[in-house]
Amino acid sequence: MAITEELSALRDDTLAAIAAAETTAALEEVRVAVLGKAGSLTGYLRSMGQVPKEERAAVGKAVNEARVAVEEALGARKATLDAAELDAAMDAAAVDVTLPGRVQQRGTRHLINGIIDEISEIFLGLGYSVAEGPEVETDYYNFEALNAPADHPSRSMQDTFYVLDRSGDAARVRGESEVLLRTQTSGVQVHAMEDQELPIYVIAPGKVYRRDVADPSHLPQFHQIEGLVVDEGITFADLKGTLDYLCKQIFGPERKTRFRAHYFPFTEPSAEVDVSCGICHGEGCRMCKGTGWLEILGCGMVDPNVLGMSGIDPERYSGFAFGMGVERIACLKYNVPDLRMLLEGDMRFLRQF
Ligand code: 2U9
Repeated sequence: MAITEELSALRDDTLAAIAAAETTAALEEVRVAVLGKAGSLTGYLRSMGQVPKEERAAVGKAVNEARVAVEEALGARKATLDAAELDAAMDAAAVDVTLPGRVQQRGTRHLINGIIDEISEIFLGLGYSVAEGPEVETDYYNFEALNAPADHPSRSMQDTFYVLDRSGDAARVRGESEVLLRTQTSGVQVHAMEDQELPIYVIAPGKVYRRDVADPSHLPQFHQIEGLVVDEGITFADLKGTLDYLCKQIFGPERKTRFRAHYFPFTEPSAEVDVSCGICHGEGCRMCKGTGWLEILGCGMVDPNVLGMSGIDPERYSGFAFGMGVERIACLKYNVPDLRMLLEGDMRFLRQF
């Protein structure tokens, strides 16, 4: 076969292969096979030197025509395939704007924050203010200013999270008071006694930390609301009236309270407060372990020493203080059997409140 005939057959076969290529990858294979370094048409271009002189012009022309025809067909087919592949990619990635949206699950205010807000509202209504303070405190504000002696068991490493410095020693402020995670919010009221004008009517809600293992009635981190009143002429009757009112506001007007003598280092006298059981109304049941009463908070008249340490004259002023665990109040109010349920984040549980 004459070279020109070979070339026209090669051109026709190549044009057919180009037309048959269904993807840009298949088209590229055709291009490499014909026009690549070792391609068939490239082979003809390279071997022009061996063509007899008298045929060279005709063969050269035929090779060139074949190359131009193949390149044009490749370009046209590539444009078609590129457009088709872009269309397919856009179809695959398309967002159907007519589909209905997915409804996002919205969270709710947590029961604990709900109780804190509810109790804060009760005290705001009585003219108290709400104070906050640091969760990382010094030993002075957490214990010492509250009359907790140095050997008080709550100050031991077993019960309190102490903050250590880089060498593993207890971190100290100005080389003195040790740094810890507050075990009670009482430091907030000590700051209030130091900084505010008298009289003081304040509540301090917030997180507290204790080295406890979580069980149905203990959590290593929980919330407290403490309160402090310092004014002239404050008596135990003011304390009883305030806390009885608080319990009736939280649990309902039919509930009764009782005050049992107790001991706290920062108050004297001190008491624990029980509210009558809402399930059996004092008859005795499983909820109240047969007693008819549920313990809900601690309280007492502020020890004159505590007033004195914060620069308040205990001869002129007296006061009362109280403290309650918010998780415990929440569980008593809604008959939740285990404090840990409040932390599990189970929306089926939390949405009920
Ligand atoms: C100052 C003076 C006195 C705060 C008080 C209690 C009684 C109390 C407990 C309740 C359950 C802690 O969360 S709990 O374990 N608290 O019983 N707290 S009186 O007394 C103060 C606070 C600040 C300056």
